[in-house]
Amino acid sequence: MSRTDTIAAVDVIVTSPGRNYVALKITTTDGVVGWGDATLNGRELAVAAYLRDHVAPLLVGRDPARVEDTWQFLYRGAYWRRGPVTMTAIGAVDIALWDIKGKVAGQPVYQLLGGAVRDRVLSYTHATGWDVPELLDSVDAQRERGFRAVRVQTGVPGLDTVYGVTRGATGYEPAGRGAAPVVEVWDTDAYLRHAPGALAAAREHVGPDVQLLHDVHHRLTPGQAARLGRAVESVDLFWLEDVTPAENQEVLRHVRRHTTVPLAIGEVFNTIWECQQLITEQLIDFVRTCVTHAGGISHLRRIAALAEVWQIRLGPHGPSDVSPVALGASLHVGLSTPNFAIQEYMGYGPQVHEVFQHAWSYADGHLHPGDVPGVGVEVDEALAARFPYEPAYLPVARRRDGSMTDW
Ligand code: CS2
Ligand code: MG
Repeated sequence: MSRTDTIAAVDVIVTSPGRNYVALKITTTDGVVGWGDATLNGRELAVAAYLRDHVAPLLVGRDPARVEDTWQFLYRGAYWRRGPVTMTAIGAVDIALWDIKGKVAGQPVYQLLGGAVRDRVLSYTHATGWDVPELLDSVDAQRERGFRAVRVQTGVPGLDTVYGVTRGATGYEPAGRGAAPVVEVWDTDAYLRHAPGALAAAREHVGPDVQLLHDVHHRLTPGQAARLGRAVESVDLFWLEDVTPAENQEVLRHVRRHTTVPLAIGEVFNTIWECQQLITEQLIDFVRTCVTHAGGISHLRRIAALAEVWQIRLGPHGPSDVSPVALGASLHVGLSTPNFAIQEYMGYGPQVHEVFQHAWSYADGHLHPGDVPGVGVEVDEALAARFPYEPAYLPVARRRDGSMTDW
């Protein structure tokens, strides 16, 4: 890069090839283009406006090589720190600048992060069924695709909609298109009666060699979480995810006191500071922060470094509601970070693969970021423009008595 190279243009692209994504494009005066992901499910336009109105004008003229300084500038400069919208915007800029740095150096980003510490990144995907036989079929189908780690979610008798359970052949997509969120009915007692048996059936079906995971999606009290943890100990889960809403992290102590089931938390966290207590007090085993929502490659690495001190590993969020740019970025961290354990991989619909052309690949239960310079994901802008934004929201949940609960 010539020393006079600066950021010439910053563009925000909102596209909906089956679901909404926000892509950030940074172009340098030398004509190098970097891509970032700025997708925040159900609040996409807030991040797009933050980037367009408040970040893009500040970036033009800056040195694209100063990735860390730009992170600090946007984080400290906002004064109103943290939060999903700000941190997703910063994450997108960070990923795009790493992409540029890699392209200028002619190296994949993982090489700039110190090089590979493993040959490939273990991934897990989702299996889902309304009843146990359907769930076991779904687990079998994912194993046939090569997955050695599978998240299992089942329907609950008496409930018409359950987090993580899909109807039909398409992948699970919780955000519903339309001007308002769908209202789901939730019954924790029914879930607690059913889930341990379904998980035990899955373990019996697959035998000891397959890693099984389960996501509670923030729905239990600490007491309920402790009971569930105990009830599933013999299932030998790889992790039990988001057992309680993690705003109050003290409550996890109660869960820890009663069960050794490995706990994973963090997909809704945005900075190292939300992870700090969980890590330093060893209240979790896996931290789940997402490269997009937690400040990009630079900040995910920082969280990993703190976690490493406490022998806690990374298992980043990788739903289909962050774009293939995010997955690519996460995989560069995964390949180069010693305490990276596993990457969630839900997969994408066919149109998404066309709009986001990616060097990362899946084979045999593992992902690899690819060896092209940068992050390795390019956006087909002409195709993206053919899929305009469509309002879509995550569901909300009410108990049987009509009161709101956590979705
Ligand atoms: C989830 C997500 O992948 C997961 O573990 O908890 O599916 C989450 O519900 C969505 O990302 C919400 O947008
Ligand atoms: Mg989750």
